[in-house]
Amino acid sequence: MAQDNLVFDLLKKELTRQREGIELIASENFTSLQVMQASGSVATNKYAEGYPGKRYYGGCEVVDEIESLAIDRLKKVFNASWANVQPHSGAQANAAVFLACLKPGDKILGLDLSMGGHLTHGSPANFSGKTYQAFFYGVEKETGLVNYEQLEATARAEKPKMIICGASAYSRDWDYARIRAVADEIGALVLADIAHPAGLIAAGVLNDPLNYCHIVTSTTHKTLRGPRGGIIMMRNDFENPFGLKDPKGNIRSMSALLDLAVFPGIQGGPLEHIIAAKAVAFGEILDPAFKLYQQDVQKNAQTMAAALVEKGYQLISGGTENHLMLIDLRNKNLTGKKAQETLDRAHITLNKNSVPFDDKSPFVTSGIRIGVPAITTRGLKTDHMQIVVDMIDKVLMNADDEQLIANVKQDVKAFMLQFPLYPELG
Ligand code: DSN
Repeated sequence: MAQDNLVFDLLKKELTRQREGIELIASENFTSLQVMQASGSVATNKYAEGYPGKRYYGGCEVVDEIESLAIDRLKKVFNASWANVQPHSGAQANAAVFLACLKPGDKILGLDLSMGGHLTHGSPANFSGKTYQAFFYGVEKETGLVNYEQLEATARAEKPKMIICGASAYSRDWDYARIRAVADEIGALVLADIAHPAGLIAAGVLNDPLNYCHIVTSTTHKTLRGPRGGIIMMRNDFENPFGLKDPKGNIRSMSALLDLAVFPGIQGGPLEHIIAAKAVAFGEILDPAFKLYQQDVQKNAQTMAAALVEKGYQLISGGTENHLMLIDLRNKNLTGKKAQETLDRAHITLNKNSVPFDDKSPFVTSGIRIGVPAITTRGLKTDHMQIVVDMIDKVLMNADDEQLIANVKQDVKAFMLQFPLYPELG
């Protein structure tokens, strides 16, 4: 069959776009070539419903080895005692945890989406908010830090079955011990969704949630730099302290309940090609070079944050401890939408984002979110952060000057081509 040029030409265009732009979307990254190769491999052809050694199909002996390798490596990465690598995404990982641990109508408590939280932590637009009774905590107006007092007060008042920590747009570390303490007081489970900072946690540059949180979920494609997918892990707490039951009414270990919730609970056949790519990515994370990469991510983020503050940009919480920063643009008389669209024209890619206590809709927003994992993978170091900030500022301060923006786009291209991306692809 002839190659589908329509699709492959578009993929080539996407490669050019990725090569020539400054990628600042905090949830994106560039995988290694071998991660991409594994995700585009023959394993895509295999049905393997079930788990290694317990499948519903023949011919699973090789994918069993691949999936076992992915699980073993992931357990090493996070010093976990149990892991499931089948969730197709972070949302699926969270859905499986809820299915295993909650009944429809049960109460959950998470960080408000408008304060930096995630859709699956109880948003009314999402299954989590439709199926469960969601309560929220926020961040403090003055400091931009998680309002732990509000979290504790709401937990004590509402007694949710599950407290969820983790965020999509929060630039500070978490006090997992404090959250576990109030959860123990009210008899709640703690779920940490570490989709954003997982790579920094794996490298030991941020607090470790696995010691305190009963269950930890993540995506694999953000700071972990793997293929697009999800994972679930536990280190302790296998004893099922709340007597949760499987669909047949039997009390089982937490890990058995979580496995059952992923398959057959919410998914059918696992994506073994993606699981192969996860295994490759986890192998890369176990290499000492990954820790250096995450240290660079943190340093780049802090350097960029300082350069933005120097130019008068208002960062929520005043700075960052992880890979991202959230900027309130109201003092610059710009909306997040306008900033995103204008920077896009200069080939600087990021996303508009609500800021805490935003007066604008989520389609407009007062802020933007900037992340450095992708440019750090490209090889940019702290010295380059000023150059990037100067380009961002030049575009935002001249948002209606199309000629200037076109010139910056050329500068962006010339700058980024110094940092080759997938040279093997020609
Ligand atoms: N949409 C992802 C992000 O950009 O943070 C979270 O799911």
